[in-house]
Amino acid sequence: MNNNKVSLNVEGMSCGHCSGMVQKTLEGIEGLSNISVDLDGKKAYFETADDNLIEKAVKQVTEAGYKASKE
Ligand SMILES: [Cu+2]
Repeated sequence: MNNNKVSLNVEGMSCGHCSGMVQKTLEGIEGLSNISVDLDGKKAYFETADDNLIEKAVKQVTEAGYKASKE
């Protein structure tokens, strides 16, 4: 399986705590790699071979209190 590069738009992050929370949330999902969060750019990036995990990532980041959507 190939890893797809995914970017999410993440609204509602205002400080390093917020971006850390988003990072931690994504790190908690098995099957994501190369996770990074851009606080100023309001983005989160990761790679995954499983497209179903994109929806899961969106859902969990949203449940963590930030408005996520696939770019
Ligand atoms: Cu914050």
